[in-house]
Order: sequence, then C-alpha cells, then structure tokens
Amino acid sequence: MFENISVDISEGVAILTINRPKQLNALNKQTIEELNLTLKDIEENNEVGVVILTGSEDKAFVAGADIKEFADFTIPQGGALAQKGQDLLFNLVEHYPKPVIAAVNGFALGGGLELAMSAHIRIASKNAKMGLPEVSLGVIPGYGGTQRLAQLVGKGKANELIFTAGMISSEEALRCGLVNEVVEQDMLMETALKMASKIMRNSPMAIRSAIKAVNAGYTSGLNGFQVEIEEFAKCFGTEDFKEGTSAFLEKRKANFRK
Ligand code: DAK
Repeated sequence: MFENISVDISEGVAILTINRPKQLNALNKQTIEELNLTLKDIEENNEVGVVILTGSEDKAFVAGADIKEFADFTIPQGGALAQKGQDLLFNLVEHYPKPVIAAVNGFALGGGLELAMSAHIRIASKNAKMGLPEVSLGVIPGYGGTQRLAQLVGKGKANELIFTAGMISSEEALRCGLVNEVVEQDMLMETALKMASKIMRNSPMAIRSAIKAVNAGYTSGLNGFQVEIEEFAKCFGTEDFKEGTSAFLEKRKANFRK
C-alpha cells in the first residue's frame, strides 16, 4: 500500500519498517507522510498495544533526512519543513499514546537518530552507529535533535556529539544513556518484541497517562509534577484500575483491554 514503509501487525504489536534500503532508509517527505498516516491509523486500532520502528535490511535504521531533498532549500523552506516534519512525525511519536520502541539496526544519523530519540525506548544492535552529522553539512539538527539529545545524554555530551558531527558505537550510546539496551543484530527484533510483550501485560490507560506525565516534565509551560497528579487522579476512574486492583485482590493476572 505504501511505497517507503511496510507495516506488519501481529499479536498486538505493529512493526513499522522504513523501506528504502538503496538510500540507507533516508527519510524523505513521502516517508514522513507515510509514517504519519500509519501512526494515526494505528492510534485508533484497538488491536495494537505497542509500535516498533525499524529500518529495512541490516545496514541502516535511517541514515538521515534525505540530503537530495533539502540540498537547495531557502531559509523559509527550511523553517517550514522543520515545523512540518516535527508536527507530522517527531512530536507525534514522542507524544504517541502507545509505547513506541525504536529497534536501531544500523546507522541512525541525523534525522534518523532524531526519529529514534523521539521514540519512548531505544534498543540497538551491536553494529549500530549513531550521530548528528548536520553541522558537517552546514545545518543544525532540525527535527528536535538539539533538544532530545541533550535530554537523553546531558548538555555536555550532546554538545560534543553535535559539534564534532561524529558517530558513536552502540556500546558508547549505551554508556551515555542514548539507548536502553544493546544486543546482537539477530536478537534485535526478538528483544524488542519481548519488551513489547512485557509492556502489554500492563494497563494501556495507565501507560498512556505515564507517557503524558513523563513528557510534561520536558515541555515548557507544563509542570510535570502537576500533570502527574492530574493523570494519577484520572486513573481512579478507569476500567483498567478496576481490573488491576480486582485481579490483585483475587490473586489472578489482570486482563487489560488494549
Ligand atoms: N540521504 C540521501 N541518500 C543517502 C543518505 C541520506 N541521508 N545516506 C546515504 N544515502 C545514499 C547514498 O547517497 C548512497 O546512494 P548511491 O550513491 O548508491 O545512489 C547510498 O545511500 C549508500 O550510501 P553510501 O554509499 O554512502 O554507503 P557507505 O557505506 O559508504 O556509507 C554512511 C554509509 C551512512 C556513512 C554514508 O552513506 C553517509 O555518510 N550518509 C549520510 C549521513 C548523513 O550525513 N546524513 C544526513 C544527516 S543530516 C531539515 C530537518 C532535518 C534535517 C535536514 C533538514 N529540514 C527541516 C529542512 C536533518 C538532516 C540530516 O539528517
């Protein structure tokens, strides 16, 4: 159905694969739009509890924004595309109400690392290489990279990675907190699926609230503690809360709806 992505939904997990291997899965406008449409569709799909984002083949997750597309941009075009891209994809992923795991299977550079950083959790294969090389092209990260990298690894390390335009190994990414876990490449999807299945044992409504509360602390104008109180209170009115507490008291496993 789509030209640049494939979607595979099974057992509550939607695997979205960016599928432009000849361009190392570089993100062009069309791919961003296809991801946007698919994510919006999946948001309404009660059969899906977790989304996994990955890249096709074993060389790249996403090797950046498609350089051919922005090579001759003007200042207004750059600003418009950055805004549109952030709205259509990167902010959508960060605030997505279902957990999004990035399975980083190779190069995650520029816009590719920015996409992985928008996800809630990152698992990388050993061969993955990550970096924000934008300044080597005369631009800065435009899809939230200056903000999200600093949030994940701290300002000093983010500055180093951005200013040097260098790439780091998956092991270094693990050490600095950029990824949650590193595994052999042939274990990557299995590990992501295992994590998805652990997540799906829990209340989707509570997880949705947790996503809102955690993100609020990183959103200017919002007080994360206050949002936590509000979301905490809302939980007491949910079916999931009734099911979770009843299951505990009845000494059985909770059976939450997706
Ligand atoms: N865009 C387009 N094509 C790409 C690409 C990219 N980002 N990365 C790789 N490719 C293409 C190559 O051109 C090559 O195509 P052909 O020449 O075969 O037609 C093919 O993928 C295979 O790549 P290589 O031959 O280069 O493969 P190698 O193994 O030698 O090297 C590499 C792998 C990942 C080290 C190398 O491909 C590389 O350095 N790629 C570029 C990495 C990079 O600089 N990425 C862009 C970062 S900047 C914006 C918002 C955000 C951004 C921009 C604008 N606006 C809102 C306007 C973000 C910018 C970035 O992401």
